[in-house]
Amino acid sequence: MRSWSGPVVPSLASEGLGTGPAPVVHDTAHESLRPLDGEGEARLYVCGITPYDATHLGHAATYLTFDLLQRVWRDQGRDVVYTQNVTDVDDPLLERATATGIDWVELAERETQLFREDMTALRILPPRHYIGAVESIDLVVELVGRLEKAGAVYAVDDDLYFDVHADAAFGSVSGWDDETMRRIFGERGGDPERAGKRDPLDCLLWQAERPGEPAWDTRLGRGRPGWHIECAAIALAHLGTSFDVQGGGSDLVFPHHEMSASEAAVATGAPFARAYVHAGMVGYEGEKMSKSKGNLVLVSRLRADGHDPMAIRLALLAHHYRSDWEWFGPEITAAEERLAAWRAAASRDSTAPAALVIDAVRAALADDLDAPAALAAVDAWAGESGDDAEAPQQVRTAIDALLGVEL
Ligand code: 5CA
Ligand code: ZN
Repeated sequence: MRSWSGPVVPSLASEGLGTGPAPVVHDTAHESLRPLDGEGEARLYVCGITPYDATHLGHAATYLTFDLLQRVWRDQGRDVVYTQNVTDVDDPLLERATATGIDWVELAERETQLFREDMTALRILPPRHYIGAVESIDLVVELVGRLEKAGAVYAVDDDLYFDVHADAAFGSVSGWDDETMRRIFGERGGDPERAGKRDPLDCLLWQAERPGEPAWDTRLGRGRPGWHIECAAIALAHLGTSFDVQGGGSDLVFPHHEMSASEAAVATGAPFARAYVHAGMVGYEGEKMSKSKGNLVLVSRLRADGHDPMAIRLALLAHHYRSDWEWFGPEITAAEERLAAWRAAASRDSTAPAALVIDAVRAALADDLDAPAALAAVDAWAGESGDDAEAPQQVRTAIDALLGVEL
Protein backbone atom coordinates (compact mmCIF):
# COMPACT_ATOMS: atom_id res chain seq x y z
CA MET A 1 0.00 0.00 0.00
CA ARG A 2 1.19 3.52 -0.69
CA SER A 3 2.46 5.34 2.41
CA TRP A 4 2.32 9.15 2.67
CA SER A 5 5.00 11.73 2.10
CA GLY A 6 6.83 12.74 5.22
CA PRO A 7 8.58 15.96 6.15
CA VAL A 8 12.35 16.14 5.97
CA VAL A 9 13.61 15.78 9.54
CA PRO A 10 16.59 18.06 10.10
CA SER A 11 19.63 16.47 11.71
CA LEU A 12 20.75 18.47 14.74
CA ALA A 13 24.07 16.63 14.73
CA SER A 14 24.89 17.97 11.28
CA GLU A 15 24.07 21.49 12.52
CA GLY A 16 26.72 21.04 15.21
CA LEU A 17 24.10 20.60 17.93
CA GLY A 18 25.12 17.09 19.00
CA THR A 19 22.93 14.05 19.54
CA GLY A 20 20.26 13.22 22.09
CA PRO A 21 19.99 10.47 24.70
CA ALA A 22 18.38 7.04 24.26
CA PRO A 23 14.69 6.99 25.19
CA VAL A 24 13.14 5.36 28.22
CA VAL A 25 9.48 4.40 27.74
CA HIS A 26 6.73 2.75 29.74
CA ASP A 27 6.39 -0.90 28.76
CA THR A 28 2.92 -2.29 29.48
CA ALA A 29 4.19 -5.88 29.69
CA HIS A 30 6.71 -5.03 32.41
CA GLU A 31 4.52 -2.33 33.99
CA SER A 32 7.59 -0.14 34.26
CA LEU A 33 9.83 2.31 32.48
CA ARG A 34 12.38 0.56 30.31
CA PRO A 35 15.35 1.88 28.36
CA LEU A 36 15.11 1.30 24.63
CA ASP A 37 18.79 0.56 24.31
CA GLY A 38 20.38 -0.95 21.25
CA GLU A 39 22.27 0.23 18.23
CA GLY A 40 21.68 0.37 14.52
CA GLU A 41 18.17 0.24 13.16
CA ALA A 42 15.32 0.60 15.61
CA ARG A 43 12.26 -1.40 14.58
CA LEU A 44 8.76 -0.14 15.31
CA TYR A 45 5.30 -1.54 14.58
CA VAL A 46 2.20 0.56 15.21
CA CYS A 47 -1.33 -0.70 14.69
CA GLY A 48 -2.97 1.25 11.91
CA ILE A 49 -6.54 2.32 11.25
CA THR A 50 -9.60 0.33 10.32
CA PRO A 51 -10.60 2.69 7.52
CA TYR A 52 -14.35 3.11 7.78
CA ASP A 53 -14.50 6.67 9.10
CA ALA A 54 -12.27 9.72 9.10
CA THR A 55 -9.22 10.30 11.32
CA HIS A 56 -10.19 11.70 14.71
CA LEU A 57 -8.04 13.35 17.36
CA GLY A 58 -7.66 10.07 19.25
CA HIS A 59 -6.03 8.42 16.24
CA ALA A 60 -3.88 11.50 15.66
CA ALA A 61 -2.71 11.52 19.30
CA THR A 62 -1.70 7.86 19.09
CA TYR A 63 0.23 8.24 15.83
CA LEU A 64 1.86 11.41 17.13
CA THR A 65 3.16 9.43 20.14
CA PHE A 66 5.11 7.10 17.89
CA ASP A 67 6.19 9.95 15.65
CA LEU A 68 7.90 11.45 18.73
CA LEU A 69 9.58 8.16 19.54
CA GLN A 70 11.03 8.02 16.03
CA ARG A 71 12.30 11.58 16.32
CA VAL A 72 14.09 10.69 19.57
CA TRP A 73 15.68 7.65 17.94
CA ARG A 74 16.72 9.65 14.92
CA ASP A 75 18.19 12.39 17.08
CA GLN A 76 20.23 9.67 18.77
CA GLY A 77 21.63 8.84 15.33
CA ARG A 78 19.62 5.66 14.79
CA ASP A 79 17.71 4.71 11.65
CA VAL A 80 14.14 3.56 12.14
CA VAL A 81 12.27 0.86 10.28
CA TYR A 82 8.63 1.60 10.85
CA THR A 83 5.76 -0.66 9.82
CA GLN A 84 2.06 0.12 10.10
CA ASN A 85 -0.93 -1.88 8.91
CA VAL A 86 -4.34 -0.96 7.53
CA THR A 87 -7.15 -3.26 8.63
CA ASP A 88 -8.82 -2.97 5.25
CA VAL A 89 -11.12 -5.95 5.76
CA ASP A 90 -12.83 -6.52 9.11
CA ASP A 91 -16.31 -6.60 10.67
CA PRO A 92 -16.78 -2.88 11.45
CA LEU A 93 -15.66 -1.85 7.96
CA LEU A 94 -17.98 -4.37 6.28
CA GLU A 95 -20.87 -3.35 8.55
CA ARG A 96 -20.39 0.34 7.73
CA ALA A 97 -20.15 -0.44 4.01
CA THR A 98 -23.43 -2.38 4.14
CA ALA A 99 -25.16 0.29 6.24
CA THR A 100 -24.17 3.11 3.85
CA GLY A 101 -24.44 1.17 0.59
CA ILE A 102 -20.83 1.93 -0.34
CA ASP A 103 -18.61 -0.81 -1.71
CA TRP A 104 -16.25 -1.90 1.12
CA VAL A 105 -13.13 -1.54 -1.05
CA GLU A 106 -14.12 1.97 -2.04
CA LEU A 107 -14.89 2.92 1.56
CA ALA A 108 -11.51 1.62 2.74
CA GLU A 109 -9.64 3.40 -0.04
CA ARG A 110 -11.44 6.69 0.54
CA GLU A 111 -10.83 6.73 4.30
CA THR A 112 -7.23 5.54 3.98
CA GLN A 113 -6.57 8.39 1.56
CA LEU A 114 -8.09 10.92 3.95
CA PHE A 115 -5.94 9.46 6.74
CA ARG A 116 -2.82 9.93 4.59
CA GLU A 117 -3.77 13.56 3.99
CA ASP A 118 -4.38 14.19 7.70
CA MET A 119 -1.08 12.54 8.65
CA THR A 120 0.77 14.61 6.03
CA ALA A 121 -0.82 17.83 7.28
CA LEU A 122 0.14 17.01 10.89
CA ARG A 123 3.70 16.17 9.74
CA ILE A 124 3.48 12.67 11.19
CA LEU A 125 6.39 10.55 9.97
CA PRO A 126 5.17 7.89 7.53
CA PRO A 127 5.83 4.17 7.89
CA ARG A 128 8.44 2.67 5.59
CA HIS A 129 6.12 -0.32 5.16
CA TYR A 130 2.43 0.58 4.98
CA ILE A 131 0.67 -2.73 4.59
CA GLY A 132 -2.98 -3.67 4.15
CA ALA A 133 -4.64 -6.84 5.45
CA VAL A 134 -5.96 -7.69 2.00
CA GLU A 135 -2.51 -7.63 0.44
CA SER A 136 -1.21 -9.80 3.30
CA ILE A 137 -3.53 -12.80 2.97
CA ASP A 138 -0.63 -15.05 1.86
CA LEU A 139 1.43 -13.96 4.88
CA VAL A 140 -1.46 -14.83 7.18
CA VAL A 141 -1.94 -18.25 5.60
CA GLU A 142 1.76 -18.94 5.97
CA LEU A 143 1.77 -17.91 9.64
CA VAL A 144 -1.29 -20.04 10.39
CA GLY A 145 0.66 -22.92 8.81
CA ARG A 146 3.48 -22.37 11.30
CA LEU A 147 0.96 -22.37 14.15
CA GLU A 148 -0.54 -25.61 12.81
CA LYS A 149 2.91 -27.19 12.91
CA ALA A 150 3.20 -26.04 16.53
CA GLY A 151 -0.12 -27.76 17.30
CA ALA A 152 -1.78 -24.47 18.23
CA VAL A 153 -4.70 -24.47 15.76
CA TYR A 154 -8.09 -26.20 15.81
CA ALA A 155 -11.36 -25.86 13.91
CA VAL A 156 -14.82 -24.91 15.08
CA ASP A 157 -17.10 -25.61 12.14
CA ASP A 158 -15.06 -24.18 9.24
CA ASP A 159 -13.38 -21.44 11.32
CA LEU A 160 -9.85 -21.83 12.66
CA TYR A 161 -8.91 -20.88 16.22
CA PHE A 162 -5.67 -20.20 18.07
CA ASP A 163 -5.25 -22.26 21.22
CA VAL A 164 -4.01 -19.75 23.80
CA HIS A 165 -2.73 -22.59 25.99
CA ALA A 166 -0.05 -23.26 23.37
CA ASP A 167 1.71 -20.21 24.81
CA ALA A 168 2.90 -20.61 28.39
CA ALA A 169 3.40 -16.84 28.56
CA PHE A 170 -0.15 -15.99 27.43
CA GLY A 171 -1.43 -13.02 29.45
CA SER A 172 1.96 -11.42 29.92
CA VAL A 173 1.33 -8.34 27.78
CA SER A 174 -1.75 -7.18 29.68
CA GLY A 175 -0.93 -8.93 32.95
CA TRP A 176 -4.70 -9.40 33.45
CA ASP A 177 -6.38 -12.31 35.22
CA ASP A 178 -8.58 -14.77 33.39
CA GLU A 179 -11.86 -13.22 34.44
CA THR A 180 -10.86 -9.73 33.31
CA MET A 181 -9.58 -11.09 30.02
CA ARG A 182 -12.87 -12.92 29.37
CA ARG A 183 -14.97 -9.86 30.13
CA ILE A 184 -12.95 -7.52 27.94
CA PHE A 185 -12.60 -10.10 25.17
CA GLY A 186 -16.39 -10.11 24.74
CA GLU A 187 -16.50 -6.31 24.71
CA ARG A 188 -13.75 -5.93 22.11
CA GLY A 189 -14.77 -8.15 19.25
CA GLY A 190 -14.01 -11.58 20.79
CA ASP A 191 -16.43 -14.51 21.09
CA PRO A 192 -15.94 -16.01 24.59
CA GLU A 193 -19.40 -17.63 24.48
CA ARG A 194 -18.99 -19.58 21.26
CA ALA A 195 -19.68 -23.29 21.70
CA GLY A 196 -16.99 -25.74 20.64
CA LYS A 197 -13.99 -23.66 21.70
CA ARG A 198 -11.38 -25.22 23.97
CA ASP A 199 -10.94 -22.03 25.97
CA PRO A 200 -13.29 -19.02 25.86
CA LEU A 201 -10.26 -16.82 25.13
CA ASP A 202 -9.12 -18.72 22.03
CA CYS A 203 -9.28 -16.29 19.11
CA LEU A 204 -10.14 -16.55 15.44
CA LEU A 205 -7.26 -17.04 13.03
CA TRP A 206 -9.27 -17.66 9.91
CA GLN A 207 -12.96 -17.00 9.42
CA ALA A 208 -14.79 -19.11 6.83
CA GLU A 209 -16.79 -17.18 4.27
CA ARG A 210 -20.05 -15.63 5.51
CA PRO A 211 -22.85 -14.89 3.04
CA GLY A 212 -22.40 -11.55 1.34
CA GLU A 213 -18.89 -10.98 2.74
CA PRO A 214 -15.59 -10.93 0.85
CA ALA A 215 -13.55 -14.13 0.96
CA TRP A 216 -10.33 -15.50 -0.47
CA ASP A 217 -9.61 -19.02 -1.70
CA THR A 218 -6.66 -20.37 0.25
CA ARG A 219 -5.28 -23.61 1.61
CA LEU A 220 -7.22 -22.82 4.81
CA GLY A 221 -10.50 -22.79 2.90
CA ARG A 222 -12.48 -19.88 1.51
CA GLY A 223 -12.55 -17.05 4.04
CA ARG A 224 -10.68 -14.12 5.51
CA PRO A 225 -8.08 -13.50 8.22
CA GLY A 226 -8.82 -12.87 11.87
CA TRP A 227 -7.72 -9.51 13.21
CA HIS A 228 -4.84 -10.40 15.56
CA ILE A 229 -3.04 -12.71 13.13
CA GLU A 230 -3.08 -9.88 10.59
CA CYS A 231 -0.78 -7.71 12.71
CA ALA A 232 1.37 -10.65 13.79
CA ALA A 233 1.93 -11.65 10.15
CA ILE A 234 2.61 -8.13 8.89
CA ALA A 235 4.98 -7.27 11.73
CA LEU A 236 6.96 -10.50 11.46
CA ALA A 237 7.26 -10.23 7.68
CA HIS A 238 8.36 -6.61 7.67
CA LEU A 239 10.32 -6.34 10.93
CA GLY A 240 11.27 -9.86 12.01
CA THR A 241 11.07 -11.18 15.55
CA SER A 242 11.91 -9.32 18.76
CA PHE A 243 11.52 -5.89 17.23
CA ASP A 244 11.88 -2.91 19.54
CA VAL A 245 8.38 -1.57 20.08
CA GLN A 246 4.81 -2.68 19.42
CA GLY A 247 2.65 0.42 19.70
CA GLY A 248 -0.97 1.50 19.66
CA GLY A 249 -3.69 2.94 21.84
CA SER A 250 -4.41 1.41 25.25
CA ASP A 251 -7.65 -0.07 23.88
CA LEU A 252 -5.43 -2.56 22.02
CA VAL A 253 -3.58 -3.97 25.06
CA PHE A 254 -6.08 -6.78 25.26
CA PRO A 255 -7.04 -8.78 23.31
CA HIS A 256 -5.23 -7.43 20.26
CA HIS A 257 -1.63 -7.05 21.41
CA GLU A 258 -1.86 -9.99 23.78
CA MET A 259 -3.07 -12.28 20.98
CA SER A 260 -0.70 -11.11 18.25
CA ALA A 261 2.26 -11.40 20.61
CA SER A 262 1.20 -14.89 21.63
CA GLU A 263 0.57 -16.10 18.10
CA ALA A 264 3.91 -14.74 16.93
CA ALA A 265 5.80 -16.23 19.88
CA VAL A 266 4.28 -19.70 19.35
CA ALA A 267 4.94 -19.58 15.60
CA THR A 268 8.55 -18.37 15.83
CA GLY A 269 9.77 -19.43 19.26
CA ALA A 270 11.01 -15.88 19.83
CA PRO A 271 9.47 -12.89 21.60
CA PHE A 272 7.32 -10.69 19.35
CA ALA A 273 8.38 -7.24 20.59
CA ARG A 274 10.77 -6.06 23.27
CA ALA A 275 8.41 -3.40 24.63
CA TYR A 276 4.68 -2.71 24.36
CA VAL A 277 3.92 0.98 24.43
CA HIS A 278 0.38 2.32 24.71
CA ALA A 279 -1.11 5.76 24.28
CA GLY A 280 -3.99 6.82 26.52
CA MET A 281 -7.50 7.31 25.22
CA VAL A 282 -8.73 10.67 24.03
CA GLY A 283 -12.32 11.33 25.04
CA TYR A 284 -14.98 13.76 23.93
CA GLU A 285 -18.29 14.62 25.57
CA GLY A 286 -17.61 12.29 28.47
CA GLU A 287 -16.71 9.15 26.52
CA LYS A 288 -13.82 7.62 24.61
CA MET A 289 -13.77 9.18 21.15
CA SER A 290 -14.69 6.35 18.81
CA LYS A 291 -16.03 5.70 15.36
CA SER A 292 -18.59 3.30 16.75
CA LYS A 293 -20.02 5.92 19.16
CA GLY A 294 -19.73 8.73 16.64
CA ASN A 295 -18.47 11.36 19.17
CA LEU A 296 -15.68 12.43 16.88
CA VAL A 297 -13.58 15.53 16.47
CA LEU A 298 -12.10 14.99 13.04
CA VAL A 299 -8.68 16.26 12.06
CA SER A 300 -10.07 17.05 8.60
CA ARG A 301 -12.90 19.12 10.16
CA LEU A 302 -10.47 21.20 12.23
CA ARG A 303 -8.33 21.72 9.13
CA ALA A 304 -11.36 22.69 7.04
CA ASP A 305 -12.33 25.18 9.75
CA GLY A 306 -9.02 26.90 9.12
CA HIS A 307 -7.00 25.69 12.10
CA ASP A 308 -3.27 25.50 11.41
CA PRO A 309 -2.21 21.82 11.49
CA MET A 310 0.77 22.90 13.60
CA ALA A 311 -1.66 24.23 16.22
CA ILE A 312 -3.54 20.91 16.13
CA ARG A 313 -0.21 19.17 16.66
CA LEU A 314 0.64 21.45 19.57
CA ALA A 315 -2.79 20.91 21.14
CA LEU A 316 -2.14 17.15 21.14
CA LEU A 317 1.43 17.54 22.39
CA ALA A 318 0.13 19.45 25.41
CA HIS A 319 -1.07 16.11 26.86
CA HIS A 320 1.23 13.35 28.05
CA TYR A 321 0.77 10.40 25.74
CA ARG A 322 0.05 7.96 28.55
CA SER A 323 -2.78 9.92 30.14
CA ASP A 324 -6.41 9.56 29.19
CA TRP A 325 -7.75 13.00 28.49
CA GLU A 326 -10.76 14.76 27.10
CA TRP A 327 -10.83 17.21 24.23
CA PHE A 328 -12.39 20.60 24.84
CA GLY A 329 -12.81 23.06 21.96
CA PRO A 330 -10.84 25.97 23.56
CA GLU A 331 -7.67 23.85 23.55
CA ILE A 332 -7.15 24.73 19.91
CA THR A 333 -7.19 28.44 20.76
CA ALA A 334 -4.58 27.93 23.50
CA ALA A 335 -2.43 26.00 21.02
CA GLU A 336 -2.77 28.75 18.43
CA GLU A 337 -1.60 31.29 20.97
CA ARG A 338 1.40 29.14 21.87
CA LEU A 339 2.26 28.68 18.18
CA ALA A 340 2.07 32.44 17.61
CA ALA A 341 4.33 33.07 20.64
CA TRP A 342 6.89 30.55 19.41
CA ARG A 343 6.83 31.97 15.90
CA ALA A 344 7.33 35.49 17.24
CA ALA A 345 10.24 34.32 19.41
CA ALA A 346 11.91 32.47 16.56
CA SER A 347 11.65 35.54 14.33
CA ARG A 348 13.63 37.77 16.69
CA ASP A 349 17.18 38.83 15.75
CA SER A 350 18.57 37.32 18.92
CA THR A 351 17.33 35.27 21.87
CA ALA A 352 18.62 33.32 24.85
CA PRO A 353 21.12 30.62 23.80
CA ALA A 354 19.80 27.44 22.20
CA ALA A 355 21.80 24.83 24.11
CA LEU A 356 19.75 24.93 27.31
CA VAL A 357 16.37 24.65 25.65
CA ILE A 358 17.53 21.95 23.24
CA ASP A 359 18.94 19.90 26.13
CA ALA A 360 15.69 20.32 28.05
CA VAL A 361 13.53 19.23 25.10
CA ARG A 362 15.78 16.24 24.48
CA ALA A 363 15.72 15.22 28.14
CA ALA A 364 11.93 15.58 28.36
CA LEU A 365 11.27 13.46 25.27
CA ALA A 366 13.78 10.79 26.23
CA ASP A 367 12.00 10.53 29.59
CA ASP A 368 8.94 8.56 28.43
CA LEU A 369 8.08 11.07 25.71
CA ASP A 370 7.15 13.86 28.08
CA ALA A 371 5.92 16.31 25.46
CA PRO A 372 4.23 18.70 27.96
CA ALA A 373 7.61 19.19 29.69
CA ALA A 374 9.23 19.80 26.29
CA LEU A 375 6.61 22.45 25.45
CA ALA A 376 7.19 24.12 28.82
CA ALA A 377 10.92 24.33 28.07
CA VAL A 378 10.25 26.04 24.73
CA ASP A 379 7.74 28.39 26.40
CA ALA A 380 10.42 29.40 28.89
CA TRP A 381 12.93 30.07 26.10
CA ALA A 382 10.35 32.08 24.15
CA GLY A 383 9.65 34.21 27.22
CA GLU A 384 13.29 35.13 27.75
CA SER A 385 15.37 37.65 25.89
CA GLY A 386 19.04 37.33 25.01
CA ASP A 387 21.75 38.36 22.63
CA ASP A 388 22.53 35.08 20.88
CA ALA A 389 21.99 35.77 17.19
CA GLU A 390 22.29 32.13 16.11
CA ALA A 391 19.83 30.81 18.68
CA PRO A 392 16.53 31.64 16.92
CA GLN A 393 17.41 29.51 13.88
CA GLN A 394 18.90 26.73 16.01
CA VAL A 395 15.82 26.49 18.22
CA ARG A 396 13.56 26.58 15.17
CA THR A 397 15.49 23.63 13.72
CA ALA A 398 15.35 21.73 17.02
CA ILE A 399 11.59 22.27 17.34
CA ASP A 400 11.20 20.95 13.80
CA ALA A 401 13.46 17.91 14.37
CA LEU A 402 12.29 16.90 17.85
CA LEU A 403 8.69 18.08 18.08
CA GLY A 404 7.80 18.08 14.37
CA VAL A 405 6.41 21.61 14.61
CA GLU A 406 7.29 23.87 11.70
CA LEU A 407 7.46 27.47 12.80
N1 5CA B 1 -7.02 -1.46 12.90
C1 5CA B 1 -7.00 -1.63 14.31
C2 5CA B 1 -5.59 -1.87 14.83
S1 5CA B 1 -4.78 -3.17 14.02
C3 5CA B 1 -7.61 -0.42 15.03
O1 5CA B 1 -7.67 -0.45 16.24
N2 5CA B 1 -8.04 0.56 14.25
S2 5CA B 1 -8.74 1.91 14.80
O2 5CA B 1 -9.01 2.68 13.62
O3 5CA B 1 -9.84 1.57 15.64
O4 5CA B 1 -7.69 2.63 15.69
C4 5CA B 1 -6.47 3.08 15.13
C5 5CA B 1 -5.48 3.46 16.22
O5 5CA B 1 -5.99 4.56 16.97
C6 5CA B 1 -5.25 2.33 17.25
O6 5CA B 1 -3.89 2.34 17.63
C7 5CA B 1 -6.14 2.72 18.40
O7 5CA B 1 -5.63 2.21 19.62
C8 5CA B 1 -6.06 4.24 18.35
N3 5CA B 1 -7.26 4.90 18.91
C9 5CA B 1 -8.55 4.66 18.60
N4 5CA B 1 -9.38 5.45 19.31
C10 5CA B 1 -8.58 6.23 20.11
C11 5CA B 1 -8.82 7.25 21.08
N5 5CA B 1 -10.04 7.66 21.38
N6 5CA B 1 -7.76 7.83 21.68
C12 5CA B 1 -6.49 7.43 21.39
N7 5CA B 1 -6.20 6.47 20.46
C13 5CA B 1 -7.22 5.88 19.84
ZN1 ZN C 1 -3.03 -4.23 15.03
